[in-house]
Amino acid sequence: MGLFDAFKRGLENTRKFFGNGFTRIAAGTGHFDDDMLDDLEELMVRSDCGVQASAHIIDRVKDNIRKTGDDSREAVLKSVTDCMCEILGPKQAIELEDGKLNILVMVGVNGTGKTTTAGKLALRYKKEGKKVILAAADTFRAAAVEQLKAWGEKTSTTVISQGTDGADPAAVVFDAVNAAVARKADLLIVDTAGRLHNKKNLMDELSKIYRIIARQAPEASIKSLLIIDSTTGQNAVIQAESFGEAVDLDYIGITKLDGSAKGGVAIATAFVSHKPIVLAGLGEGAEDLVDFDPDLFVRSLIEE
Ligand SMILES: Nc1nc2c(ncn2[C@@H]2O[C@H](COP(=O)(O)OP(=O)(O)OP(=O)(O)O)[C@@H](O)[C@H]2O)c(=O)[nH]1
Ligand SMILES: [Mg+2]
Repeated sequence: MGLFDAFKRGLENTRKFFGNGFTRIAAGTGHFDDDMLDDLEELMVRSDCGVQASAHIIDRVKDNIRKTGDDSREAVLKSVTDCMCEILGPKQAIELEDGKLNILVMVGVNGTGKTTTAGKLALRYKKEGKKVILAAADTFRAAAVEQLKAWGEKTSTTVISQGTDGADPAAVVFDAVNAAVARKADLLIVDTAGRLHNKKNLMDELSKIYRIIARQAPEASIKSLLIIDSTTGQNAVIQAESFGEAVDLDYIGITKLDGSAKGGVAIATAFVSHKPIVLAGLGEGAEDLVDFDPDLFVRSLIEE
């Protein structure tokens, strides 16, 4: 299955909602007046594109209509498509530097898909012939280490862990970084906890993890990947903002696009965070991870 089909299948619910809404609004005359543009803006907000991004897109549509005098359905659709692509930015992927240790720290609130995405990434890079190590630095949730170990088995990847009961995540990271350096690994993926006693604990723990990494592997290329869950709608946007304040984010991965009717949240998140969305989770299986492609995403979102 091609990427476009994968996106299309994954975004089916969002597309039905948005595409049918668009068709309904444009049904009368095929031309857009102000009331119809208001309806279109509301539709985008209800598709979870976010209030700010939706207003921005409609402003652009109105500008274009003023400039060209073309208020046809096709012209409006093109303005919307172009503007969404612009918000998402050019296609970007996670970049690993050859010949040195790359460290990818998975961050995000509980249940978004950090551990699953870590496992999927391990498989991807192993298939590319990279030496990958997983670090089980979520020592808070009882089953977290076992869950990562299961991914380790499924993908034949070494998992560095110290068990859950009272283990210090920073100590796990210390061991994992040393192992990765000693074994000349290409990639160390650090799975972290999504929930601690409170948000401050979580952010403090992340800071500690970053300090250890920087100290133990000063030469490594260190990147942070925030995982957000598309089904949580605008909460995902809030998470992108709060993690963006606490951590130097490099990338965003958006999960559970399969079946979500809130795929528009990718637009809202990109609009407020200005960070590239690089990954899309399209299912629970090891292979259900693709590079996020803004152009294909927008096309599969609104193509009828
Ligand atoms: N449908 C679907 N399910 C997913 C996807 N990614 C993850 N999941 C599921 O979401 C649930 C939570 O995923 P985890 O990987 O455990 O999430 P986490 O961020 O590690 O959660 P914590 O460890 O509690 O912080 C699991 O049941 C996964 O199988 C996806 O892209 N699509
Ligand atoms: Mg986890």
